[in-house]
Amino acid sequence: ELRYPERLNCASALLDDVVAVHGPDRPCLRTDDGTWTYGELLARANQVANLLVDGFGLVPGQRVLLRSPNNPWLVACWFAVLKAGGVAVTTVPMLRTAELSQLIDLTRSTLALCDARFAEDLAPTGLTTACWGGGGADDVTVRAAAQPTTFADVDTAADDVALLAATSGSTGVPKVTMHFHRDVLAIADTFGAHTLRSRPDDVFTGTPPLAFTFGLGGLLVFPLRVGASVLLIEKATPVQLAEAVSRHGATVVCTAPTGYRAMLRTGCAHLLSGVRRAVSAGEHLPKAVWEEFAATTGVRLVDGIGSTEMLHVFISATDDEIRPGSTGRAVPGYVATVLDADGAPAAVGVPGRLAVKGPTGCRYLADPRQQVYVQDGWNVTGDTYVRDADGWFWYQARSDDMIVSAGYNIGAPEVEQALDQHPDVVECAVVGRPDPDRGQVVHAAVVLREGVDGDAAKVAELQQFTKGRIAPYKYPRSIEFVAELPRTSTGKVQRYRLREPEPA
Ligand code: 3SK
Repeated sequence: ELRYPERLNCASALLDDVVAVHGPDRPCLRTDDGTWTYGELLARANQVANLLVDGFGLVPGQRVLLRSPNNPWLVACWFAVLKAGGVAVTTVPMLRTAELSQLIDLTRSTLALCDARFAEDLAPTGLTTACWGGGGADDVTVRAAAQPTTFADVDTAADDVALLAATSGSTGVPKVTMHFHRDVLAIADTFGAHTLRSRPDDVFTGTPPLAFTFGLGGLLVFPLRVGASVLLIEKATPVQLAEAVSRHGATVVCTAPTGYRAMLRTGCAHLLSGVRRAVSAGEHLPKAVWEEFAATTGVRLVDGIGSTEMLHVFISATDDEIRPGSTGRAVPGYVATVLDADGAPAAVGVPGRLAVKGPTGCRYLADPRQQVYVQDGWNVTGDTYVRDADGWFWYQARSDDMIVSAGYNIGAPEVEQALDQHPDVVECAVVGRPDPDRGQVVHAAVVLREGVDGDAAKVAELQQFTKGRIAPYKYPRSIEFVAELPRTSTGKVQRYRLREPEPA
């Protein structure tokens, strides 16, 4: 069982304590433009924390929205918020104004720290915003430079909320999960310590945004917990990621199965031959990809299932324990089972709902869907699994309407709402269709206004239209025009009929 002191600030534990043990000169944040040492990150995080308190009047518990791709100033700002006792609400730069406004309302964020390149969509929300990287006397980097490099971290409780992470709901309204200071350390002390077996000489890298808790763990919390370093990449194709791994001698890589598959297709997977761990999460990893990757690189992919609700991975396996095709076993510290329709443990080999308990768990912010996710103390993830006699878990399907495409969770109703705004769309239904590259693709069945042609130009127009209203990764890659949507006698859309293409 993990034990943490009652008073705990995870920022002090991940930064100040590491500097105290390893000294300030260890490399910490690497980019192609240079490296920040642990001492430099600590000094900058402290300066921003001073600025937040003195310049913006930040008080403990206040929620601060962060908007940036993965870069060192995002990390400094994230630490600054936590050091000052604030709550970090990290968002991906792809979000548009409407999505940001919704999140600001849900999280009650009252301040934003933003990479200046992504300020435009935030401005119409009216949220007080401080930017870095845009130049000028107001720039966070300039104002912070005038602040002291020391800061007395707020003495938070281990179970004070440290971060809010949003996940798309299947009804289109995002769910916001709360995670405590101790949770942040717990993911490093379970999956990081026991599965990855992180080491101080590791160099972590990968593609998931720090706003997605897969990225927060793999590209920030795990490396810093052991004094290792991380190569931060703002945006990378799978080929660029593979090249960066080889250029920087990265030893731990995190990306979605789609990324590993693309590396195999483009012939660059061999560049990962030297890595100690290649972690695949965010969507189901097909056995064929695991096998081809192992044959090409000699590296056994570490598959894992995690969720924003659980903060990180809770079922996985590593090294010789890996059984290709299985996600693995409960990560030490967690207990997992498969439940039948009555909530009782399903028999070995019988599919049911995956359920898990452990040091982290689901706490939705003021959301009745809490009762759906947490039942009898079990976190019920929405995935259908089979458990074998040895306690290994085998993925079957998603249990709900969430579309998981290339590692992104996309709520179908959100895409429907965007499409519905087009003047030529009468009605539509969006589902995930199986896809060999992305796991699933967003597929839309659309009924057009009478007299409007459902041709290739209309498909492109609707795709462009959607990208302008919601984050572009959510756009429907596949659109079919139908005379009417399939419905039950009570008028409900029969989504299952749309999930598989109609036979020709
Ligand atoms: O949502 C997921 O699939 C996930 C996987 C690993 C770690 C964290 C998350 C949210």
